[in-house]
Formats: sequence, structure tokens, C-alpha cells
Amino acid sequence: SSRGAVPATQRSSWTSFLKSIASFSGDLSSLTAPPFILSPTSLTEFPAYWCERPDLFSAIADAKTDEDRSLAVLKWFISTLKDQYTSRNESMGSEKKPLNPVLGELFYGHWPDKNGRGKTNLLVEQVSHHPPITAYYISNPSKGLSLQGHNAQKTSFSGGSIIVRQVGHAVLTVLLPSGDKEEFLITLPRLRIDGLWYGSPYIELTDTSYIQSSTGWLSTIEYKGKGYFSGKSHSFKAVLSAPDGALADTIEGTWHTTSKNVLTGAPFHDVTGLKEEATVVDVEQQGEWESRQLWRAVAKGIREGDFETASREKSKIENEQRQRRKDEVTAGTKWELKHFVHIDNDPTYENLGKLFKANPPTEDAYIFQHNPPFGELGLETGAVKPGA
Ligand code: HCR
Repeated sequence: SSRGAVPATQRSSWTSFLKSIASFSGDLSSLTAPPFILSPTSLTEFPAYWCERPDLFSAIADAKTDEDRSLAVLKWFISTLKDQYTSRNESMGSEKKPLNPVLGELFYGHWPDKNGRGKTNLLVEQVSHHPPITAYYISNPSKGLSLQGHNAQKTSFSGGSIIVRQVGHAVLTVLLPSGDKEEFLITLPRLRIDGLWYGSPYIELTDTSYIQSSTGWLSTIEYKGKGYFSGKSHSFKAVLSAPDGALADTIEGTWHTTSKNVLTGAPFHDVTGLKEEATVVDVEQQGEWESRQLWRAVAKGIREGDFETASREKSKIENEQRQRRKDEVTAGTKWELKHFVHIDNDPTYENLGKLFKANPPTEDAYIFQHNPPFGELGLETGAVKPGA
């Protein structure tokens, strides 16, 4: 059968790559893939997808009731999915294999204040290399909003697809005008990567994810592909339930386009409009640990089709990392995280997770440290250099 998207010269290497994923489960990032499937972007850039519609994020702060706030959070969350899971297909033709971040890699950005929405800051740190774990802190201080989370993946292979279970969660904190704070525990959907045989991978979301508010309101989001609900790919159905468990709202649609409220028929989310990429300082101005500076030569090689250079530069980075780890063992020291502290059991996950019987019942977390110059208000990306 046709393997349309695989360049003729890379067919056998694509076949061996697929064989190696089939016989392997765990950390996909360590497998060598043929050039046509490589992306020049590191996974540390991905947390930006949480905020590429900054108006929807800031709107959370404007909701007046607990119910409206939970709906605003749901709307923002659903509206991030297109950017999180289909944007590589749009920008690069298919899902690609992102660069595997090194321990300590950093990514900073922001979305400027516009029309009173406030400035939104993005801070990302790679907190583990094997397995890859990425921690992030996104904040809109003028609106009293912050999102803290981390991401890791457990992968397996089934029926020709890669199944990715996302490990990690996010906590959204809203400072209310009353001075109280409301917290939302956000769990993440499961992914299936289809289209592998043809060399044009794309994501389908499956199973269920939750958004549990500390007020008791709960969104349960079910994901289905072709052949379910509406029969369309990227379908979802979200149910909002009140603290007493009563059904309050049902939303249905496709997460990469639009949805509507099933009870009232009112339009709910709409991501057919443009997204807004984070403002990031020019690579020339970035510090050596900042993602685009760190991967600069590799990314250039991939973009220009000079894969020899790309792979030589990648080996340089990897060898340097190995040497660092060896030196640490010799010196009896340990790599220090810059912005986060690791905790084994996240109390917010445990407490809010109980309300919807989260599985697993506990998870670890990386807690953002409000240290100057990267304390919330001092987070002026580009104005202060990391380590300065
Ligand atoms: C699975 C994946 C790396 C992880 C990516 C995550 C889950 C990261 C967190 C973001 O919030 C959302 C997200 C979106 C991506 O779809 C997902 C990536 C898709 C592919 C990549 C694999 C490690 C690479 C597999 C190689 C294939 C494409 C040949």
C-alpha cells in the first residue's frame, strides 16, 4: 500500500523506526527517527499552547459566579486543544518528532497586554531528561491567574498506533476579588498517534479528562474519534456538574473547530480564528540554556535539510550532557532546578482528585518558586537574563 509521505530514500529507515516502536514501550524520545519526521522545535516550547488564545485565559478572571468560572475554564481548556494537538499538522504537514529537551533547558515568552486582558507570562523548565519531564508556570498577575503544571508521557504501541498516556497535571489558581482563591485541577487526555504507516502521523484524543474546581463544580470531558457521537474526528462531549452532582450543562462539538451547548443550542467554543504566538526574544539575545539558542544549529540543519550538520550538532549536545552527568557523579553534586521544587505528592491533586476519584489517586508535582528576578511581577522575559 501507499506510503505517500515517506521520501523514497527514507522508506527503509521509516520501517525500522516503526519496528523499533512496535517492540518497545517507554521513552520514545530516545529512538532515532528518519530526517523527514524531525521537527526543529523542542518540547519545552509546547506549554505555550496553553495560552495562544490569551483573551480566553484572561476571561476566566471576569466570570462572576462559580458556575460561570467553571464554564470559562472549560471554554479556555477546550480552545487550547487545537493548538496543542493539531498545530504541527497545520504548520509542518504532519505531527513530527520534537527535539528532546536537555535537563535544565529553559523557554520564556509572553503575550502582551491588549484591550485590558493583562500581560501573560510563560516560563518553562525541563526538569528531567530521562524520562523527559517538562514543568511550566503561566501567569497573568494583573488578572490574578496562574497555571502550574508538568508533562511526561508513557507510550505503548497498539494496532498500528502509538498510544500516549500523559503523566502529569495542571493546577489553575484564580485569586478572587474577595481575596479567596479558587483552584482547578486539570487532568490530561490520552493520545493516539495514527497515520504512522503512511508517514503522516496525526493525533486523536481518547478517553476522558477532568477539570475539578475547589468549589465543587466538575467538567468531565469525553473524547471520541471518527465513528462515535457525531462520527467526526476530534469529537468531544463535556458535561458540567454542580457541587451536588446535578447536571448543569452539556457541550458537544469538535475540539479543533466549534462546539455548542446541547441544552440551549448556544455556541460554546470557536477556534476557527487565528491563534496568537508567544513573543519570544530573538535567539541572538537568548542565554545558552534557552531552548532556541541551545538547539540553534540543530534546528537550522533540520530546516535547511542539512541532516548531517543536524545530527552532528545533536550529538555534541548529547555528549556534553553525558559529560555533565558524569562530572556531577564524580563531584558528588546534583543538578539544581532553577525555577521549581519537586514534591512527591501534590496536595491539590490529592484533595481535588478525591472528588472525581482520580486515577492515580496521587501524583508528584513541580512547584514554581517565586524568586526574583523571576518572581511573578519581575518576570520580564528578555529584560533579565537567566543566571544574571
Ligand atoms: C507524544 C509527542 C510528545 C508529547 C506531545 C505532548 C503530549 C506534550 C505536551 C503538550 O501539552 C501536548 C502534546 C502534544 C503532542 O501531540 C505530543 C507529541 C506528539 C508526538 C510526540 C512523540 C514523542 C513523537 C512520536 C514520533 C512520531 C511522530 C513519529
